[in-house]
Amino acid sequence: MAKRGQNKQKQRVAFRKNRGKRSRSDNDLTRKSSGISDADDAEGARVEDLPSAERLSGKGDLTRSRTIIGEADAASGTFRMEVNETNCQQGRVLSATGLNSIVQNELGQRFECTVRRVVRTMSRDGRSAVVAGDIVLFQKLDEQYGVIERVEPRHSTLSRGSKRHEHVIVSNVDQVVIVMSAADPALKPSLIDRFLISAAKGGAEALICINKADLIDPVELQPILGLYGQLGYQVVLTSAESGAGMTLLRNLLKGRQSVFAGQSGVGKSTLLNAIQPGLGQRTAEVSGWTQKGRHTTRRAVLIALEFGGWVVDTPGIRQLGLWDVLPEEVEGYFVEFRPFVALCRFPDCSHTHESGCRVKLAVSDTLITRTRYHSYLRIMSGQEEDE
Ligand SMILES: Nc1nc2c(ncn2[C@@H]2O[C@H](COP(=O)(O)OP(=O)(O)OP(=O)(O)O)[C@@H](O)[C@H]2O)c(=O)[nH]1
Ligand SMILES: [Mg+2]
Ligand SMILES: [Zn+2]
Repeated sequence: MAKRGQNKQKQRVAFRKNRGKRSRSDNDLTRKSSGISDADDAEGARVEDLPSAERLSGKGDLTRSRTIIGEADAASGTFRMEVNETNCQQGRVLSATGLNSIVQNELGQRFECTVRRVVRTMSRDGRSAVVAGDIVLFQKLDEQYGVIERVEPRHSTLSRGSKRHEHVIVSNVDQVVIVMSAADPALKPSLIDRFLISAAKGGAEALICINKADLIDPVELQPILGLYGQLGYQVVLTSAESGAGMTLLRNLLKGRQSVFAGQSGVGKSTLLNAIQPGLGQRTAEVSGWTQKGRHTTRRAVLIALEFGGWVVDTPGIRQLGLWDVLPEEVEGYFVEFRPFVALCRFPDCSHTHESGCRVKLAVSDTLITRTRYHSYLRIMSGQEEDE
């Protein structure tokens, strides 16, 4: 185990043609994730003071190894490689698709960048090696192209569990704007709860935006507005159609780094177009009979706001698997459970089937709402939220 805090380290990184099977825990709900600085767990990476070497692994695959020097930060689980900085400049990743990213430097110039292989190897999942929002060090090749040499430690992330891997959607945001629609598609409180957990887990604040307010009688929304308001979350009711709530939303985005997250078809891109006319984000109607959006936005894209700040528009999420949340941690994300959990008969009460459970009692006494308790049960049982 690496020491806590910053310390200079050497990591030996093996480059393989086909990466081996990843270790994972059996629990479907969460996978224990550890940083690359955790030498025992990092695949293909070993902390050793060995020089570069080529050797044949037991399976006969050719393995090339290289020793990487850098600083490990145990707290965030990141490893900051030492690179020759003289030819490099800092930039922000506006969007990332596969191996290519659009990076903008401090002068506002944009470059299409590939990613140095070692950067991908050092990341736990190649897909999340470079994501929208990342601060990177890159080398300019000409006026149009560059190479990303290093990704700086992320101060926050929005991730989901996808096929048993962590998929980082975006990094370095202050707040996650959880966009839902009052109707078409119908509001899903359980999805709000999942996003609230993802945001908290990734180190970002959360803001709930309920769009398409024009489609229903606002009275119908009172219970949900009341519930989340009482729990201490900011809730905004908007209509990109009528313009209601747009001034408030604009103010909440001003000067901040945000990401719009939510199902397909709730109006994320439409809201952004209304906030900043002329943006031209593509939008599409929700299919009439399935009530599903069409996944119009294909990848996360960073948008600079004229009035200060950034917003990342993201593709609608089909399923939001929670990443790296242990079952015993889930109760901690349900703030209203807190006064009761300590009073349960069993100290390791999961608040599902146990007798003498004060959380369940609080539900029957309506001190905790059924909607929230159902979300809790769904998450504990490892059920995914279908779109
Ligand atoms: N009535 C009404 N329709 C809206 C509102 N906002 C968006 N829409 C419509 O909802 C549909 C979907 O909007 P999009 O902006 O494409 O949704 P999205 O969340 O970006 O969807 P993805 O990109 O697929 O994730 C479009 O037909 C919009 O015109 C609103 O406030 N009221
Ligand atoms: Mg969209
Ligand atoms: Zn209990």
